[in-house]
Amino acid sequence: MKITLYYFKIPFWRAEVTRLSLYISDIPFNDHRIEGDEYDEFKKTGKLPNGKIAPFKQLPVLEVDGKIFAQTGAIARYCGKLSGLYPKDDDYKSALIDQIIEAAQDINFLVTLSGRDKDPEKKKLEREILTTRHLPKWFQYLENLNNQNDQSVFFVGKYLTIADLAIWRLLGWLTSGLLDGVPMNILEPYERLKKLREEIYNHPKVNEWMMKTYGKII
Ligand SMILES: N[C@@H](CCC(=O)N[C@@H](CS)C(=O)NCC(=O)O)C(=O)O
Repeated sequence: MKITLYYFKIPFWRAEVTRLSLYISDIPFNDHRIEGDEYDEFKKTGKLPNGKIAPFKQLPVLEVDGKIFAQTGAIARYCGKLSGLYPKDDDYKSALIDQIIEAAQDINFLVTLSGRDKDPEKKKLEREILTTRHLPKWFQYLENLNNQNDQSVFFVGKYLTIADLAIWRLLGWLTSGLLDGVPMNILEPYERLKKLREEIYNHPKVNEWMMKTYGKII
């Protein structure tokens, strides 16, 4: 099986959830990061370096033995099944994982929406609403769901799943300081979420991936 993940040259959760799930389980894949001329071409036409057009003209796109499909959740689930980080035969457990991935999408959408205004004052206000109202509400939902799992620090069951990887990286973005108006200590009140992040950062394969790919822990 030949797997290629197409995404931009950034460690964003939409791609990292899949990259990490494959890497952790030693499944070889081509981590194709679109940049330079390939980026310009993709932005203009939606054409991937393999000549195919991305279904929604967005990334990530996964190619498996020459066939492609898109959407973060679909890709993460497909690869999660290959890597053992998503159940193949437990519909309830799958749904518990899916709801977390969908929540990541909702949070991502709120963040993007709050950064769109060209007027700096309006954007500042949007970001203030995001950090004081929206994010605390969503973090608390996630904290509660994580807290309901008494089997581990993860969201579902005893072991790491793609849900944990998605939230870990999403939270990495939200606390990175790269988002104007979003303070790096925004996760301070959420003990379970902090513990989850710590656990994943301590995973030897995650650590190995970070050092090998980015030369540092991010
Ligand atoms: N619903 C899509 C959203 C993907 C998405 O928004 N991708 C962004 C990058 S993070 C993108 O390709 N933007 C380029 C564009 O829309 O032109 C998913 O879940 O994968």
